[in-house]
Order: sequence, then structure tokens, then C-alpha cells
Amino acid sequence: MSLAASAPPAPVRVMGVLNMTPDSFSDGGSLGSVEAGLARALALVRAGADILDVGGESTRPGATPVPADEEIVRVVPLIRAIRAESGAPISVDTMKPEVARAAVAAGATIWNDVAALRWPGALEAAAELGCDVVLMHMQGEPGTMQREPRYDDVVADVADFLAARAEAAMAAGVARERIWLDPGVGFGKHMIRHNLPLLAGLPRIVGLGFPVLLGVSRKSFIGALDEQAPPDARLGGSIAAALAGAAAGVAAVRVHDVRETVQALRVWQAIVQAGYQV
Ligand code: HH2
Repeated sequence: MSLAASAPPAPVRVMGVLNMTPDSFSDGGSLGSVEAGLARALALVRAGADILDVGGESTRPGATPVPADEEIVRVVPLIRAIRAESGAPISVDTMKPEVARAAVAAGATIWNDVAALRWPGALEAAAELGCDVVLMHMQGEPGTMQREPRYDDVVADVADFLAARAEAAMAAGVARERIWLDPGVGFGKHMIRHNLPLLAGLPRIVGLGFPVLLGVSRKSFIGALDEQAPPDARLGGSIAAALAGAAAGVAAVRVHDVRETVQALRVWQAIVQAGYQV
């Protein structure tokens, strides 16, 4: 069947994870210095990353909160070092407006906020900074979010929340074209009962009309579906979930294993593209 009349989807962008944290669930402690972080960042760019996501506070369930000044010390020198060596877009993974401000001053152009600008002063900061913002859904707080997550209808609840946060951001002065949405897989969601229907319902989130970022890499639901495989043994499941996102129309995926994901997406994209040729 030829689909020549309509255009194939744009390639899915890949955001590579750089966690400057001692305690991240998937790769904690692997980057102990700016030099190690920079080497990893440049390796991710060579592997095909379109965006580098620098984080200084783990959001895994039960993680210890990090004060803003400590988070700034973890992320800003690395952002500066990357900016000096590479033109790759940098996002900062933080909930705190003061960290976002320092990161943007150092060269980040995207604020990846798992709290969707709900911290005091966050909406105003995003509007002032004028950077892109990722608004992610999370039920509860990182420390307690996995205790007893509840939804009437997880897809509808997440879609309604994201639409409301996008409205709040625009009302505060954030330009519509700066906004990305993220369903927040694993953030206040039962591993199977909530994450899987949410992934199946991604077209509804995409249908809100903003680019969607999806973070599924190495997440616990993959271990739950495969004999409790540990985070570093979840590559196959991570790629499967990323491709499910691609098929649903997400604009970008946030991943630890950049090279492997880029290859999987290239093959998927080539197959889809072949269906559009006369
Ligand atoms: N997931 C994590 C962290 N930040 N940001 C967005 N937008 N979407 C996500 O799904 C997402 C995110 C959790 O992964 P990781 O960074 O590997 O772990 P930790 O939070 O323990 O540092």
C-alpha cells in the first residue's frame, strides 16, 4: 500500500542521560567528576544523541532530596564544559527554579522539569528564561510517589494534568512553541497497572498537540515484565518501549543507551519511510 499522499513522521530525537548523582537508580555514581561527565557527554554526541540531559538530583523512589546549591555545583560546571566543546542542545533535569536559572546561564537551553513547573517561582522563572520546558506528569513526590498511586483512568488523568500544566505555563508567559509534554512513566504509577495502559494510550497524549518526550529507559516496569532483570540488563525492553513510543508519535526519547537506541530508531524509521514511497 502506498501512503505517498501524506508525509512520513519526523525522526524521533534522542536525549542522552548524564546523571551527576551518586544515587540514580540506573547509573548512579558512574560520573564522579566534570572530566568524566564531559567525556561521557562527548561520547553520547558521537553515538548520535541530539540532546544531552544533565541532572544533579535523583528522582528515584525514596531518593534523598539535594539542596539547590549542591545541585548547582553538580550540574553547572559540566554544562559549561560541554558548552565549550560541543554545540549539542543541553537540558537540565531539575525541579528547582534557581538550578534552572544557573543552568541556563551556563548554556542549557531546555528545562526538563519532572514537577511540571509546580515549585514556587517555577512558572515565572520559565517565562523569564524563555527556554524550552518539558512538563512531566508525576503523582505525589519522588520520596513517596510509589507508595499507593491511584487513578480513575490513568491516560485521561495524565492527559488532563498535562493540558492544565501547559495552560498554566502559557498563562504565565511561556510561549506555546517552547512547551514539551512527558507522561512520566514510573513517576507515581504502578509498575504494570498504570505504566502499561499509559504507554498504550500515548496517542492521546501526543494528540494534545505538543511535542512529547518519553522516558522509559531501564525503568522498573521492564524488570517486572522480565524476571526482575536489574537496570543494566533492561536494554531490550528499553528499546521495545522506545519503539512503541515512536509508533505513537513521540518527538523524543530520553535514554541511557544512546547508540543502541539510535540504531533501533533508524531501522524503524527506514521501514516506516519505505511505506511512503510510491
Ligand atoms: N526519568 C528520570 C529522570 N528524569 N525526565 C523526564 N522528562 N522523563 C523521565 O521519564 C525521566 C526524567 C528517571 O531516570 P534516571 O535519570 O535514570 O534516574 P534518577 O532519577 O534516579 O536519576
